[in-house]
Amino acid sequence: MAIRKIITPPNPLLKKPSLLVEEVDGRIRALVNDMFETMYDAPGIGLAAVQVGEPLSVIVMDTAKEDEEPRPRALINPRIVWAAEEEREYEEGCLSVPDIYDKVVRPARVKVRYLDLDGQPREEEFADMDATCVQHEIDHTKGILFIDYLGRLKRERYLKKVIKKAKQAQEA
Ligand code: K2U
Ligand code: ZN
Repeated sequence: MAIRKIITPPNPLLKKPSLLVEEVDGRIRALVNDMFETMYDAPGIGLAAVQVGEPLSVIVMDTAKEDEEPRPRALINPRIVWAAEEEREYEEGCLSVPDIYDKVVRPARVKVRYLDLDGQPREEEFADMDATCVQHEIDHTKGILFIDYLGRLKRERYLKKVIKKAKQAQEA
């Protein structure tokens, strides 16, 4: 297991759609293990493979609160097959867009089809924070960041701030 570096803009990978996984093999399971270790270390409640530089359609989540039992989830090739009309607003952040938080409105419940770590097809409904998180992570597999839902001026201001900070960290 390894804690992997989380990429940030201007890395172009973040804007590219991830490739579908053809076979859920040992390599994918090792990647998922690294993703969980990286997510818990960040700390975060979700992570997509592209955020550790692997443009594969793989996401992990654990929205359990500190006083709850961990609920690690790994979804391979996740796709939304149904979304409720009811919407929910949540102040989102992103490990690839550090220190930026803003409100995003998303469907309050979604049904997601995916492969589990045994390669078995599954379909599951997500609600509340799980719904927000799974949509945020599936967006990553489509090359979409939560700031893409904001106005152009705000998005460009946020991106400028993140890129400046990344350059300063590189020069340090
Ligand atoms: O994908 C990521 O970058 C991890 C995200 C997942 C997430 C974002 C917004 C809303 C729900 C999940 C977060 O950075 S994990 C950190 C976090 C934790 C709780 C609430 C918001 C952000
Ligand atoms: Zn994110």
